[in-house]
Amino acid sequence: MNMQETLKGFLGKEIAQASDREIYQALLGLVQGMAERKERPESKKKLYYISAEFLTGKLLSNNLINLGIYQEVKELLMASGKDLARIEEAEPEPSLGNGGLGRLAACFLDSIATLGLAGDGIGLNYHLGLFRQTFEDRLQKEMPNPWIEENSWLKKTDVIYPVDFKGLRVQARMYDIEVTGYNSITNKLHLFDIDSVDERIVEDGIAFDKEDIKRNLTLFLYPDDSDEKGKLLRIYQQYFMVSSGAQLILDECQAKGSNLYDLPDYAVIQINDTHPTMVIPELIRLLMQRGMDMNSAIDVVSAACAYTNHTILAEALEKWPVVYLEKVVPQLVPIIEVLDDRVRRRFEDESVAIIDKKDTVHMAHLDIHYGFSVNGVAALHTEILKNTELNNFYRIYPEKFNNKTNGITFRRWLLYCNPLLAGYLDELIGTGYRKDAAELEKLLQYQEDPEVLDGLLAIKQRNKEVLCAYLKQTQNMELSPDTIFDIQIKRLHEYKRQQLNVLYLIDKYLEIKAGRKPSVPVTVIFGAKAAPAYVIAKDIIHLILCLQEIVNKDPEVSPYLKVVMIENYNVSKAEKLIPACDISQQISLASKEASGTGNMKFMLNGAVTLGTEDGANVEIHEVVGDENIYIFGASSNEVIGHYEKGDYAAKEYYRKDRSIRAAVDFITGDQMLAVGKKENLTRLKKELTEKDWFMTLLDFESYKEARNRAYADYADRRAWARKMLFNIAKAGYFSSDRTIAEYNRDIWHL
Ligand code: 26V
Repeated sequence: MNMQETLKGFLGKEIAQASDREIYQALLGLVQGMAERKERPESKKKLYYISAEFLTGKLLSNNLINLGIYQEVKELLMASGKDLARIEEAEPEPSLGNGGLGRLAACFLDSIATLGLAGDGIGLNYHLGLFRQTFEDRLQKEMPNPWIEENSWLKKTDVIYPVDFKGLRVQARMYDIEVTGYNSITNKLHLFDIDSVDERIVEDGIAFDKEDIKRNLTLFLYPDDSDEKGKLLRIYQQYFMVSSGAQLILDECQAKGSNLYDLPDYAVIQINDTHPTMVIPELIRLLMQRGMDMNSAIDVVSAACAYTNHTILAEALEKWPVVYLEKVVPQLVPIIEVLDDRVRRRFEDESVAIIDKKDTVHMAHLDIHYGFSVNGVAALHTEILKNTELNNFYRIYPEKFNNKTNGITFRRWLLYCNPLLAGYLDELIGTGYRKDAAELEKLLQYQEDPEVLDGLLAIKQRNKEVLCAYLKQTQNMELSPDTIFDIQIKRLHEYKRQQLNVLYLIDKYLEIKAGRKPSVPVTVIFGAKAAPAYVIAKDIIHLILCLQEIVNKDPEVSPYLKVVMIENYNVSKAEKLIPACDISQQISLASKEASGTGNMKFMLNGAVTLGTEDGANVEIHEVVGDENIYIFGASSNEVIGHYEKGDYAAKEYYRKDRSIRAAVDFITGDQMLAVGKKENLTRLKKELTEKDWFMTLLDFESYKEARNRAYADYADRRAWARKMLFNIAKAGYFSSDRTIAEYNRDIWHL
């Protein structure tokens, strides 16, 4: 049967007669059928990528591309007057992740399947993804974000495992999502759930009864854990995930003939940050239950587990009080005590203990002692782990430490989101780069070719027009594609320094008011969600929204500068914003951003980075060279030095630098207070002048210089296009196919 007949079969009517929703549902069925019939990798050993988050984004188009039928389906629909882009709008977006860590896991699954490796994901089937963000009175409001429909990508299975908590047994049911590789095999994402979850317990906004475990266990992604109840719920979620996952792993290995002593020949378990760490004691417990002695169980598990660290922020390193574990998973406590005891017998150094003097379990320490590999996610990050944050561990186990610089899947972040650029690349350098990203370097032969340079500019212009139309439609914003598109999209966090971007904009606003008009007008776009309990992050959103109001409504300023805050930034919005970007803001305080992956997506789509020497920016700088990136700010060594000496004083910068003082004072000036809330704005100003833990003011002057230089350079269109070309040509290294090949070569050995 041809595609048209198959699709009509699913629809039960002519395509032209069907609604967008019906066509979406039909394509869902068609894709699932094709994915199911695809080959599965045959191999003795399998990777299990355990992660509390898989931020897949919408799945329809990505699957059509990977199955090689995107173009065919698109044309077929067009012939019946249907637009695939509109049909995609009917798909609810699974937001099962907070940001970089979850999106990385999704890119990895794509690359694992593309490379034909046997590797499945294990996670949780949250009914409500990361909250949907709305703005009311220029403040963030959080709303529930459901994504599961009657007919969804989830396939209910009959696989059920019992999971025991203190005084409560639940039945974990496995749901599967097919993970298609690009012209390759299919793997699975296993998401565990319980049948009794009840969405009706959600009250006003995203509030709910945190103690009603039967009804809330998989209800929300990362519920607010600012209080004890929230923390206990996270322990419930984490243990539920790892216990079900561990039972699945052992069953699959035994079914393939493992006697469990040879488990590491059948399974390798990649622990994505510390959220799945309890898989280590849980596997030990289950192996003992299946008849193994404890010493052997510890050895077997240690040879099968590998850990990835994604942050050095102290507040993000998980530590669970033993008393909390006692309340939820008492069966793990004696095992963790034995693991701690063994460490204490070998090492006197208190800083490497698992259970500290305050009876708190350091999850990362468990991973490092009882896993065979520890990796960071960019070269600089791994060096900081080895030399500073985890130095005491590095000195014990130098052989365990390795770097795996992050990557992104080019299927979603180039072929899908930027078809114009992908099509042009096909013409210029052939389609080989689609499977081997290193081939993008062939583009370098065109660096002096005016026709190609103009071609790249024309594509960027077109993508900016498309984005303008979208923002007009969705947010009723009037924007001009004939301006510089300068974009910062990522979670709102002080270390990422959206506030530095804002201070620059205030400074620019004041300059324009003083009569110094920029030569090229600029559109500055933000997109960011703040954690619901993160007060200062929400204040920064308030500041951006107030500034948007002031700047865009000022007739003297708005012809030169516009500020746009995207509502509810998510994966689909990123797919629309990134292809239209000229300048990519990657301005974290050096040493704080473990890698960043947005930086790679922008580069691949021909944006030029304005960034600090942080995370993977360092490696982007290395491959594109000084000419094709704007680097500014204190180095990570300087920053680490300031923290060690405690000698950074924001007040001094505020006092001594007139433009800093003017910009900071503007936050609580009359104009701001006329549109904003005094409490929020005063709190933020105080934070910036009296604390400024992430050293915004330290980098202000060099940021301003670099950003102005970038704006000035933009005017020479051909020279700018050459920078774009270099960025695209050198992006190959940041393909997640390369990252996954390295994980496999050094860690997984599949
Ligand atoms: C978690 C938390 C939770 C508690 C409050 C503060 C806080 C701050 C940061 C985090 C980050 C969790 C880990 C994470 O998402 N790391 C990101 O991982 C990406 C993929 O490796 C990487 O590109 C980003 O640089 C890194 O921030």
